[in-house]
Amino acid sequence: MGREQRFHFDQALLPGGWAVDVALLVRDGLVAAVDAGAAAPRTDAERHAIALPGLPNLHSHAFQRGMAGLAEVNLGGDDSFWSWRETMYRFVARLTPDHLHAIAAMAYAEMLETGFTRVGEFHYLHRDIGGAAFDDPAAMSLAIVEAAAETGIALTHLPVFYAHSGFGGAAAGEGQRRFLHDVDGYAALLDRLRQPIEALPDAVLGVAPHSLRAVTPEELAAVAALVGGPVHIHVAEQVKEVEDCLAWSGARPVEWLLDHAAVDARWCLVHATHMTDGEARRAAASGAVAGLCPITEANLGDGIFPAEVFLAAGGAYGVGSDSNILIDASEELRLLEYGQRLAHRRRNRLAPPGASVGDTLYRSALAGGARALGAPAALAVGNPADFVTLDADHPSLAERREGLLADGWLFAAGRQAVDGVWRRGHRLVTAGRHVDRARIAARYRRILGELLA
Ligand code: NGQ
Ligand code: ZN
Repeated sequence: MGREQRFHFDQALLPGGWAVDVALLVRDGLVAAVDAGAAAPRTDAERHAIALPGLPNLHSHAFQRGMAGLAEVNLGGDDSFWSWRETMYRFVARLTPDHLHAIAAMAYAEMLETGFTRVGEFHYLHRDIGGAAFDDPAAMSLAIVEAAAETGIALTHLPVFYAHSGFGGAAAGEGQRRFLHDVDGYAALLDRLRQPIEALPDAVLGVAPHSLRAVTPEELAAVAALVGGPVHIHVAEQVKEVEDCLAWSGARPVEWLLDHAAVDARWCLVHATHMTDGEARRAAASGAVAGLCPITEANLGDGIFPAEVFLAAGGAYGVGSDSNILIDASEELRLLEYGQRLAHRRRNRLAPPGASVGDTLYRSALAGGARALGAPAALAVGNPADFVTLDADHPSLAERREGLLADGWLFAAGRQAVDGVWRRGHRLVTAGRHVDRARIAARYRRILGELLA
């Protein structure tokens, strides 16, 4: 007989919608039964007022947590995504596997604290400081795997294939020397990672051709064929990228991708900011998930996603914390909606008539995030017991029921509403703090002292 746990929630978000008096039975970390309308809570059940499935964070570069707030000084020129990227390349130049482990653990603890229970780690830092292969070519990926194991967050690991500095196979630059592979070396990395990923509970392995700038068409096809799982790619984030793609191919990036790759529900199109209406409709119809990262897209000056056309065509989306400049599940969803309000000078954009925006955002990002990360995100039998409880005493949640609970969390309370977070039935966050935060934060500060000295 395995480990059994019982929970009772006054209100919980189940696959069919909000339910009251929900009894949850967890066996060995997996949901064994979930019953709505249960009678009085059993005396052996742990009781919480409000529970939701944990949110997938579909796009993270964990190491960038270490430079959060260090690229916000006006350099006097025309600061842009591209000048930020130079700052990021300088930061990356000194990172060791130990540094990466410490920074990623900090980021993952913070993700859990705000309600993310799975991270899609789009990981491209593979080679050592000088650009040579590590003795173990998976050393940096294993630092990510260890950080996930240590913090308890579920991992979809997306090792990145990166080979070029621009469209048409341009040679990689000096700042990119730590990212590079050929297809054979990349396939060997995936092989090396299968066992460690297998050993990490609920972990998934996918592939990530970095962007159309960093791979040739032949490499893109070869890389996408290496796994049956998720395929993630950055696309159409910056206007310059659209212009360069047009100059190279005569087509825009999303258009080119849909014309030349077998884009389907395995794919996550990260950002997809700059799309024509036609591209947005085709992208939606492909079944690919749009990987939206509103905080980072605002921070880097990317632009605003064409949500209206994409959603009208049935498009799926999820959210990611990307650069980790600020890690907060509620704020990603809030900013996603607020970007649309600011652009269109209207309110309540991302929900159909009659529906709560917060609830629609949360449920959409659960479904899209689950698809993009190749793992379920719902309180349903057979799934890992990964859930978030909200603090029912928070003023912004007073007297809220059903869909309005998500509105209270996402639009009013923010991260302060998160009370507990569980993964496989283990409580990882209490009163909004990761159980191991003090130790992880102390190590993080020491590592930053070394790195920024
Ligand atoms: C990245 N980040 O890979 O970290 C990128 C910047 C690039 C975002 N696109 C580098 N947000 O795209 O070339
Ligand atoms: Zn990214």
